Amino acid sequence: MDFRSSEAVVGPQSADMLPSSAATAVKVVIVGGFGVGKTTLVGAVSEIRPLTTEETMTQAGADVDDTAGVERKTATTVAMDFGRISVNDELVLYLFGTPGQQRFWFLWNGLFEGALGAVVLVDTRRLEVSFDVIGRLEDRGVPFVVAVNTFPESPSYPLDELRAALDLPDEVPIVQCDARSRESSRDVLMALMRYLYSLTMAPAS
Ligand SMILES: Nc1nc2c(ncn2[C@@H]2O[C@H](COP(=O)(O)OP(=O)(O)OP(=O)(O)O)[C@@H](O)[C@H]2O)c(=O)[nH]1
Ligand SMILES: [Mg+2]
Repeated sequence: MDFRSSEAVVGPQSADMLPSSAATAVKVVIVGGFGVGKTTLVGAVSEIRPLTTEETMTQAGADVDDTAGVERKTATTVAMDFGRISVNDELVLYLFGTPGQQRFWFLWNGLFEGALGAVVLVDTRRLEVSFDVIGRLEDRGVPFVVAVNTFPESPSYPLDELRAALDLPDEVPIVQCDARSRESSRDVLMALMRYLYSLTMAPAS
């Protein structure tokens, strides 16, 4: 019996598949207080359908969840967000969004495992929800950039005032973004990549 030799089945490349040239994968965490736009950012920038773990906020959480400033919010992340973005043919970022509510912060331990850097999203209406977040990153020694998510109702402050209010060292970059915009969210991740690169170039102190 005569068999034809088998041929590789080559279908159309799915957007979910990484190019074979992808050589480096970097884990990045997106952190920030409740309702600052973490899930929105991961969803906007991800090239694969993002994994989200959003649950509807119910009356039972009304006493626990401080929704001041985000009264229209109806769902919250209870475990994590996950997305992916290829920066170029070789470098891929895996994005892990954390839950914003403090009662889920115990999940951070796993989410931070192996993370090279973090984006701290802040909303200028509620800067105080970011204080603990930044403190936790500093305790862990995870380098981060701060991205100010510009909600229309949020007041705008000069960067040096924001830096002082968040008690940030001079070298930590602060950028503005619209978490709903793919380009803007991508720019935030690029700022983080540049910062991480600059740290590797800095002379050891
Ligand atoms: N106007 C405006 N709305 C935004 C922006 N980013 C997020 N939102 C809205 O703000 C709400 C909160 O966004 P989420 O992405 O759920 O925030 P989160 O930080 O993931 O929230 P938790 O997971 O509950 O901590 C959603 O209704 C978004 O549509 C923004 O840049 N501008
Ligand atoms: Mg979320």
